[in-house]
Amino acid sequence: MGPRREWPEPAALAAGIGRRDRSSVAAALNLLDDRRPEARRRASELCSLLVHGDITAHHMVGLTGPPGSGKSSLSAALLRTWRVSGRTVGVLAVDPSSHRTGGALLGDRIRMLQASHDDGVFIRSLASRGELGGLSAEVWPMSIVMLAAFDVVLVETVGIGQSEIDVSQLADSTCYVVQPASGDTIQFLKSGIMEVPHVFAVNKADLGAVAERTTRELKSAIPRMPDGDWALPVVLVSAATGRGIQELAAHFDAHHAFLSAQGTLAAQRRVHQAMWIMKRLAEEFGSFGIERLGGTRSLTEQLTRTGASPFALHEELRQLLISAYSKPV
Ligand SMILES: Nc1nc2c(ncn2[C@@H]2O[C@H](COP(=O)(O)OP(=O)(O)O)[C@@H](O)[C@H]2O)c(=O)[nH]1
Ligand SMILES: [Mg+2]
Repeated sequence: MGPRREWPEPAALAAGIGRRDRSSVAAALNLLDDRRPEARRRASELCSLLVHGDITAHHMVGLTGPPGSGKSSLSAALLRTWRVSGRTVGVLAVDPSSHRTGGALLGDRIRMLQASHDDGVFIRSLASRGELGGLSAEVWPMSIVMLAAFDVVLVETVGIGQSEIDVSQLADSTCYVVQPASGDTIQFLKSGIMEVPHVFAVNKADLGAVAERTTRELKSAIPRMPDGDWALPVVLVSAATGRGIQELAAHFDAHHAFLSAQGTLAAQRRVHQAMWIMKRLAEEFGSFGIERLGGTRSLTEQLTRTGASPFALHEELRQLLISAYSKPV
């Protein structure tokens, strides 16, 4: 028999995460990866403790856009800006290419970022589902652990609006990174992607005229918002030269302040949680399971209204389905 496995105590882990203790964050992420029943129980308890803490001052930013538009480069640039202003940063990089070749690029950047051995930065990369960058349900509890620990959490993914659930249902603020002259603008208008992000960043400003033209096109395509609504900014940036990065970070802050002032930040997070719980249930029990629980609409209402922990609710609903399925017909 091997040595007895010591399970981490959820309360101790939560306290460590609150102190931004890196080993607690790492241990929590490992616990979330563990599929054994006891691990699941503890992970659920941990996440319940974390969502009940006041983390509305912390901000989750989603960075999305086509491959090659410069998301990883921009992540590195934003990270530097946030660190200079004294904020701690967690990065969740969802890599569409889980194998070596594609992963190397990201790995290089991460190594570059971690070269400073900066305690205020924590980076975790995970593989996505398929090349559209679909997010697996596991990204949600991971993001909660990161958000409890760090002032800003940046989630980098490919794609938006293509799958049933994407980074815009995870992050408080979503930024779409545009590749200049890619013809994206016309595509946005056709596909309805225009309605998803809160900020557009046209990257590679150092390319000159072509980037400026794309910025102008995009600006003129954005619908005018009624007073009091969030007006979609289009920012011309360059991860390479640093141009516009502070301005971009300021727009993220402004959107966070906008959500807070409207009192919608917490409500939006609850709606997101409901969607992730349904996604987790659908991954485990199929759409039939969701129907059995009353269907998407009634389940959403139930999950957003109640004050209970979303993790406890998830477990409750799981048990309901497990016992329903195990009954002989
Ligand atoms: N000229 C220029 N190239 C950039 C800039 N940002 C990123 N790139 C390049 O664009 C390519 C893709 O960048 P990467 O950050 O990996 O994009 P991602 O796939 O969206 O994460 C790389 O060759 C980068 O060096 C920029 O601001 N200017
Ligand atoms: Mg990347």
